[in-house]
Amino acid sequence: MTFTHAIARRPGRELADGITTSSLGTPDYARALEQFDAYLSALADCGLSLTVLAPLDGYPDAHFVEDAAVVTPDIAVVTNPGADARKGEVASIETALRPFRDTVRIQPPGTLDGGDILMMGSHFLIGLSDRTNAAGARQLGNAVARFGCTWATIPVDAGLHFKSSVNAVGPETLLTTPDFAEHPVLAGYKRIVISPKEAYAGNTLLINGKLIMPAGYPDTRSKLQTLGMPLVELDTSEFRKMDGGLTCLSLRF
Ligand code: CIR
Repeated sequence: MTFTHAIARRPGRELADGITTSSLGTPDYARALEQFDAYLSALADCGLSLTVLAPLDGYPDAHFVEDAAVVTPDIAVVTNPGADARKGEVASIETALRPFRDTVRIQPPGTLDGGDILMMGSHFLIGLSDRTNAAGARQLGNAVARFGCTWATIPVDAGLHFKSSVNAVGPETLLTTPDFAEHPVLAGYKRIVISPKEAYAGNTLLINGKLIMPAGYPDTRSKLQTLGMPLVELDTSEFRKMDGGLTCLSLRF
């Protein structure tokens, strides 16, 4: 899939008030902004035009824009995030997406976070997690099925979101932690399995033939180098402290 645009949101000063399960400490705001700017440069280097939104007061996780929408070539599905504290993030994302796509919304009782959705061409892998429930998955599946797409669900028993652990690194190739590697829903894909000690590196981004991976995971880097694509490493330490990473910081379409 070729992408032309990305939407991101600059982190706000309340960054450290977001939801986290990590015990890595408090994120440093200045450092987070440096890492965010490096991330935007990497997206631009992949040929994307960027829309960068201002911080959203009162929503310390709002820069993790990936969770607020699922953007396909045909439609933008605006989510109903599973965490109550994040539900108010979606209105401004819907406004930002309207110039690009028709939008529909996931309705309660359905909940869905974009971090649980992996598009493999026209097939959608939908993680069922603490944030995404079966009703939300069904609504997304029905929305994309209208455009000829197919979908399947997979339980997320490890990590926050499905894409915390599994991402596309080729049209038919997944980078995955061992937790998901043998699940039958993924059986049709070639799988590159990362070592458990490098699980965070599962959150790697493929954009227009380039791979962007978190810095500091040498085993995973060696495995990805065999794919022969340009590889960019970015420091995501401050976002990791808030359970975030590379995929969550943008919507790409
Ligand atoms: C949250 O718990 O919602 C945020 N602190 C982190 C969200 C990360 N999003 C993602 O992986 N797609």
